Amino acid sequence: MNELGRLEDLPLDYRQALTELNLVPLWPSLRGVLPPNKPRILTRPTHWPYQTLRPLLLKAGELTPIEKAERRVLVLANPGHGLEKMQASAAIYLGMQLLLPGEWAPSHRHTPNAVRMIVEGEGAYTTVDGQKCPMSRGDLILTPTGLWHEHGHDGTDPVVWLDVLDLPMVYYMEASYHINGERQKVLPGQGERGYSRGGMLPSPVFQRTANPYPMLRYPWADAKAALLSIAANDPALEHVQITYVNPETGAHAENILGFYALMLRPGQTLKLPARSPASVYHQIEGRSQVQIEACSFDLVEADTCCAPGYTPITLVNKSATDPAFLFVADETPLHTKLGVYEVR
Ligand code: GTQ
Repeated sequence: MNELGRLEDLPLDYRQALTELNLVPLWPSLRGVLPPNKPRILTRPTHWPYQTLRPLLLKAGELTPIEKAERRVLVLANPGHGLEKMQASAAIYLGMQLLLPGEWAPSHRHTPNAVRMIVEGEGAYTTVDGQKCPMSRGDLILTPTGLWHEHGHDGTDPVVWLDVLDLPMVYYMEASYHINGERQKVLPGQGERGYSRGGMLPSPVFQRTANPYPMLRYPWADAKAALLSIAANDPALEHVQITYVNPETGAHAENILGFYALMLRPGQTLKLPARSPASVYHQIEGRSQVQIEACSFDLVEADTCCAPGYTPITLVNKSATDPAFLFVADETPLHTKLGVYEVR
């Protein structure tokens, strides 16, 4: 490839004249911003084992009262971006949040979209847009952009969940902010809002809802049953996966990040092609190995890892007798909307 001129090739007085007028020559940086064939990727394959993280999260429960934290979260930060950036990938933020019995994380709403994947404990709930969404292991609860949400806990043991937000993306756009609110009035009904059966939607007086986020809670029991029936229905199917969708539109449940659940059959090795979006894997049940280029992570229950985009990934079920279940988050809706989505 043609060598381009360097900054040092330009006379100092010329460079100073440019700087004073807030001007920059493109050619010394052109290959940096438009590298050949593949982007410059900061996201590093990173594994956060739950058993090492958990005691530190519980310790945060002793060190910092909820009033001093509002959200008591340890952020799963990717060293490739610098820990202070608090991002798992270019667009994905991950945090492990702890709520202790009786605690209350007050109501607020913000521009980034969030979801919660419940990791351990019973008795906690998130109230989203007036809907009380109980939390059980493996449930996915949406708190989409702009909706009020608060977390409470009526149970007896600590509750932990994984927060997945598009915060890095929204922050980079200079569009990230929050508003504090009053405690919400809980409306009748639960977070599924009548969307508890696939292919059948509530339509009172023949009307479909205009609510852009009709379903807020996706119970793990239903996701697991769907995966098991897909697997049983087509024993030759390699990629046993569901996408969490908006039941009214069939589109991804949120606008920027995509959410999925994946089943690996006993002993299965699943090769995923290199795709442009970065992705996150969280083990709901079973044991998996995630191979990302030269890295290999052994995931046990509640472990989380992330993988950069443009990289093939191999998933292996470490058990020969039991299926393995993974929650997956990625940047597909964002890449698709931007027109940069690729499968290589
Ligand atoms: O629970 O509302 O991990 O606002 C980061 C920001 C969780 C939340 C996070 C948040 C929340």
